[in-house]
Order: sequence, then structure tokens, then C-alpha cells
Amino acid sequence: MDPDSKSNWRLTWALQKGCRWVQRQKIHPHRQNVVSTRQGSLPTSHPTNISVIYTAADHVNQSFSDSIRVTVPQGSFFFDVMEVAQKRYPRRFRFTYTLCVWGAYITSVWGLQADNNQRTYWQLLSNGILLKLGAGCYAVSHRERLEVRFSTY
Ligand code: B12
Repeated sequence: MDPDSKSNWRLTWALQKGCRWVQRQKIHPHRQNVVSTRQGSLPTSHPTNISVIYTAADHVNQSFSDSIRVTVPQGSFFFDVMEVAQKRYPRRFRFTYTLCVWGAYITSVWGLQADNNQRTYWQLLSNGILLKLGAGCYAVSHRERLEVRFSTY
């Protein structure tokens, strides 16, 4: 069996979904070539930066709510914002995730773990509205208020 067939399948899937983050991260060793054929060349000059407000809040136990302003290159995804926040403040904004066909599923923030038995999860919002895309597929805009909110379903 071709050792790459599984990743090829996932890449095809990601391309169909148009999720650039999945392509960029770890799906395929030649991902940059794929990105360049589908999305145009990667920028070589300095990208324009945008800033967003990023909040992590526990709406189940009301144990914390923490916000920061994050600056990222234009065209960044929600996931990129989370990574910048985590790098700057690892204790406050650390997070974990798993990868599945839909991309990155956020499993914990601030050490607070989603739990299927308790029906808890980390909900993603923009300007108070529930997102219809995952963190790896949602492209952020200047001055957007992004939130990961510990919630129940
Ligand atoms: C049930 C469900 C949930 C449940 C999952 C918990 C559970 N134990 O059941 C809950 C309510 C937690 C949930 C959350 C979210 N979901 Co949801 N969910 C679904 C739904 C309706 C069914 C998934 C399922 O059970 N499949 C069957 C099982 C056997 O397959 P599975 O691969 O093991 O399923 C797992 C994954 O789907 C995963 N999962 C669920 N939602 C999401 C979202 C993302 C982005 C990822 C990576 C994984 C993921 O949880 C499932 C159970 O473990 C699908 C729609 C669909 N018909 O597929 C949407 C769907 C997958 N979810 C979606 C979204 C957007 C989200 C959220 C980002 C919503 C939000 N704004 O917060 C969050 C995830 C946030 C995060 N933490 O990263 C979208 C993804 C679209 C996309 N292109 O990214 C879908 C397709 C719905 C839609 N809009 O059409 N979800």
C-alpha cells in the first residue's frame, strides 16, 4: 500500500473543504507546492498585520475570563491567534487540540479539559456569534473579538 495514500486522502479532503490551515500544518510533506497551485504564491514581502481581541472564558464554572490583544499577519486563522497568545502567555493561554477530518478540535484551554461525559466543550465565537467553522479554518479580521468559551452542549 502506498504509505502516502492516507495523507493524500486527507489532503484531497482538506482541499475540498478549502481549509488552508490543514494543508499548511501536517497533512502532506509537499503541502507548500499544493498551496501554491491552489492559492497562488505565498507572500514573500512583509505581510500587513491586523489586531484582534482574544478571550478565553469559563462559562461553566465561572472560574476565569482572560483577554488580550493579539497581532497577527492578515490572512491568519483563529488557530494562529491562539498560538500567538499561547507563545506570549503560556500559563494563561495554553491550549491542546486533536486533529480530525474537520481540522483542529480544541480540547483544552488554560488546562481546562473538554469532557464528553460532562458534555462540556470549548466553543468558538466571533463578536459574540457562534462560528460555523473550526479554529483552523476560520480566517480572522482586523478588530474582531474572538473568544473560546468553555460551555456545555
Ligand atoms: C456533534 C457535533 C459537535 C459536538 C461534538 C461532541 C460530541 N461528543 O458529540 C460539539 C457540540 C462539542 C461540537 C462542537 C463544535 N462544532 Co461540531 N458538529 C457536530 C456534528 C453535528 C456531528 C459530529 C459527529 O458526531 N460525527 C459522527 C462521529 C462518529 O464522527 P467523529 O469524526 O468522531 O465526530 C467527532 C468530530 O466531528 C468532532 N467535532 C465536532 N465538531 C467539530 C468541529 C471541528 C472544527 C472539529 C475539528 C471537530 C469537531 O466531535 C465529534 C465527536 O467526537 C457535526 C456535523 C456533522 N453532521 O458532521 C458538527 C460540525 C463538525 N461541527 C462544526 C463546528 C463548526 C463546531 C464548533 C467549531 C462550533 C463552535 N463555534 O464552537 C465546535 C468545535 C470547537 C472546538 N472545540 O474546536 C462544523 C465544522 C465545520 C467546519 N468546516 O469546520 C460541523 C460540520 C457542523 C456544521 N457547521 O456544519 N460539534
